[in-house]
Amino acid sequence: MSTLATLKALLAKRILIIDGAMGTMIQRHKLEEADYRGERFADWAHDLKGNNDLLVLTQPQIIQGIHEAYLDAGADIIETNSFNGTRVSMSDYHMEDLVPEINREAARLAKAACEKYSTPEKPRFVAGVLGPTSRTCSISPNVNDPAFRNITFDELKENYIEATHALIEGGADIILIETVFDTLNCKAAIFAVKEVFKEIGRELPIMISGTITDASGRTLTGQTAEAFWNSVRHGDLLSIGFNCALGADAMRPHVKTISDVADTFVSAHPNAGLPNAFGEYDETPEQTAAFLKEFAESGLINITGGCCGTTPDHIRAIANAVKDIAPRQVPETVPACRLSGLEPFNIYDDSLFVNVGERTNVTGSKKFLRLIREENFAEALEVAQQQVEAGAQIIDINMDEGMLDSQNAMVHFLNLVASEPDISRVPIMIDSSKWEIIEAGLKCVQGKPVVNSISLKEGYDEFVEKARLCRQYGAAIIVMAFDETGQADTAARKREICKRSYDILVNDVGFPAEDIIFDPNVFAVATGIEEHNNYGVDFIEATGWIKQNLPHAMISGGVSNVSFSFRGNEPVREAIHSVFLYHAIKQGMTMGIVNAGQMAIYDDIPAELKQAVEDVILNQNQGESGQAATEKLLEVAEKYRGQGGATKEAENLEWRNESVEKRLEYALVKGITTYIDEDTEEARLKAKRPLDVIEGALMDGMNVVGDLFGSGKMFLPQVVKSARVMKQAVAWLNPYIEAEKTGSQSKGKVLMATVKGDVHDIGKNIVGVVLGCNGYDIVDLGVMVPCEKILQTAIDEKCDIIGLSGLITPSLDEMVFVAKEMQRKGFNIPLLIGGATTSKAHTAVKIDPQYQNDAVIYVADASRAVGVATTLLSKEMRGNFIAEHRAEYAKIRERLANKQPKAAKLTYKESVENGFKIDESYVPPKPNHQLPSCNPCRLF
Ligand code: THG
Repeated sequence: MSTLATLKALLAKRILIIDGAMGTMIQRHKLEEADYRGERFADWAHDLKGNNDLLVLTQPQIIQGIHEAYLDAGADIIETNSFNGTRVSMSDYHMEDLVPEINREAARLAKAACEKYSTPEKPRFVAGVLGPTSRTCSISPNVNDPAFRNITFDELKENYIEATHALIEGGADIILIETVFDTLNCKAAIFAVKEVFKEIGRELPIMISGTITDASGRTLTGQTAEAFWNSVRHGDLLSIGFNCALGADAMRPHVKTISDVADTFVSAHPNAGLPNAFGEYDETPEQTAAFLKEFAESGLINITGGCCGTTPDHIRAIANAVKDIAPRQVPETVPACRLSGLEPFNIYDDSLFVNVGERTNVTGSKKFLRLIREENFAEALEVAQQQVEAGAQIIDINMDEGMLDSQNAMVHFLNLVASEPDISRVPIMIDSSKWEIIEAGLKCVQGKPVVNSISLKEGYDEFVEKARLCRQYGAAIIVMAFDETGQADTAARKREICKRSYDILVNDVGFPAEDIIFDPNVFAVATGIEEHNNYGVDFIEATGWIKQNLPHAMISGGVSNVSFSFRGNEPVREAIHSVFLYHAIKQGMTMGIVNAGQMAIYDDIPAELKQAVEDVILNQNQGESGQAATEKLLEVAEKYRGQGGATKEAENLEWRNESVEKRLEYALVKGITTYIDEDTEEARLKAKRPLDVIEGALMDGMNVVGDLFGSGKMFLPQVVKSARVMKQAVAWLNPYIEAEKTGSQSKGKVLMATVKGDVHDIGKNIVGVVLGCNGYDIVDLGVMVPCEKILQTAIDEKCDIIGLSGLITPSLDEMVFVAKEMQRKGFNIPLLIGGATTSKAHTAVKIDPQYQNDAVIYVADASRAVGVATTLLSKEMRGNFIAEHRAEYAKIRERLANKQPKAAKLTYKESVENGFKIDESYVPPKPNHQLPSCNPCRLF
């Protein structure tokens, strides 16, 4: 039996167990010293920070031991220790050349362990792990340049091809693409894995596991759980599910969503709860097992286990808890075209008509062409946004124009669209007559798009090849009714070509019928040429035939084509579109490429115009001349010329009537830059000092954003847009702030940096501005700054203070490291700590003890930065301030150290003495703005 068949048979009977964390177990071993490549690493934790994968080469016995511990605990599937085994991740350690070895050995060790434990009743499997890498393919790590990417689809694809080959060579039974936070990275992995399967002529089961890391309930790159499923479903997966993140409890709703929609097995292997202030996990085996038992009882899962913070004890407890519970039944789902942007968009056989926005097309809109030519991408994006606001459920994007670098324009525009959550929430239709442009576009979208279009124009082989690729990239397709002899004009030719295409796709390619959209060619009518008179009827007839005869296939058309002969007469064009759609939709037309928002309502068309249009579309009452209906419409049309369209797109600008503070808040929350300069100016004129605007209205607005994010009502790409608005407002104020400063002496020099491994800088930038406005010189080193650079710059620039910022959990460790290095190198300036995952408790327990030469101060928010800096640089005040903080931190350390349960019972007197005392230094846990700290997941 094949591995796939064996797994399917087992999964039909019971819930399978996948192992737990590697990192937690590795930390239990003494790794203070390690030899590799003739080098001696004195301190594993720092010299090779996070590079747990290297252990498969340097300490194979430890890794195999961990695998065996998990197998002993009952794991059916164990994961290879290859989370960072990709070229991009290993390049952080300059160990790219070890990628094949690491993956091969990782699989070999896991396989050896499995072979020890496998029995016919309980066979064990090796899941070869492909990690997410530390880069995001679908969003920019740079707030100022939303089209920028630090990795491409092709690079990721190559990385994953290399790793997959090695994992399979080493003996992997399954490929597990896990901790997916950017679906485009995952799609590159799927593409790569399929490529490898083709090369070796053998297929392994594929498991995919995403991660949802904040309260928004979306992936890091903004997709909902169902949108994620829609984007990866083309992988023909053994299972889909979630891992890591915020623990089982927080994961449940997403597992439920996936379980409801996925017609394959579902997995869940969460962390041992929420990370605490130190990025550690506290959930006990019993607690985790209780959560997962409930998942199982609710019929949500087929595969379960653990991630960060879980141990063999957790896995044993989980295996025990679910062993007698029936696995989730894979639901029978109705066939549907499951598209997605950030949100899912499913089209069923009986769905209502779907509007596809046509305006983002350089050949279909003079305005859009001008904007792209002038590289005015901001306004070009507005065109897309207007389409979505006006009701487009998909947007068609076309850059085919002789004088443009169409491929670059497509890629650049799609990258920009990806950073506009209000646009990218809908699926994209990539429209080009050039395959290279379509393919370049497919490498930019994380959702499930539609390719517009392929056809039999260049013959069978090319058609099949392109269809296969579309599937491998995870796209639905529009198939034009073209063949080797040209385009189909009559209903008979349309039927014949669509039928032939359908049979090839379904039978030869294995393309799902529900992902095929036929376009039987909409041609202009009322052109005065008699052969064109029946074009409307031919399309409508072919539509009805396809709907009846080609099961689950959809029908689309470029609606505005039909009215070309009335260009310039918008009311008549709209009436023609409306009548055409009225009849075509009745026959089963699924979707149309239309000017969304400018669609006349059939019943609103004046009777006389409607009758004239109807005659033309249905080619009736043409009289003896054969042109009577056309002539009648030409005559009637003149009356309606210049009346303007039936519906005008109107922007809702009510918010503009609010107070300036409310407008700034609205702009920040919605990410609108259109009025930010004028509103900021108005606020500035109202304020005493320009800085008051930042510390007042703008900070208030950002706090609203922070609260919405914390409560899950905004997700990261939206917050990034807010940060852009904030930046623009601050940029407007800066010259005024600078002007105020002239003459005054610098109060001191502050070095600021987001630590290595972290790209978040919204908070840091605000602190920089606030300090700058208060007379400090700022040396801002930006994001992802290595320790050496921070310390060297502090020396070179004679900085008075170092401020470290970070948003994600792994940054906590990096800050500890910087503090240690400051001590070692004999620094004697204060160290400030801030950012979403930092806390007073972590600063007190982990950072402060590492740096005793001067102060370590946790700065809770930007508004406190000035006070702290001023006090620390004041000769009179600093002594007391530092002493107070030292004392406070010592108290926190003591309190936390005493938290351990006492073994012996206390006497009555002791209990009274030990009674509850209000502790003012207590800092409540923060809402979770953090990414998974999948150890060794070093996301970003
Ligand atoms: N089938 C498929 N894809 C297509 C088409 C199709 N893509 C392109 C096109 N046809 C559909 N899109 C448009 C977009 C605009 C217009 C027509 C079809 C249009 N534009 C106005 C004009 O040319 O008069 C532009 C006016 C302006 O500049 O604003 O009519 O059939 N699969």
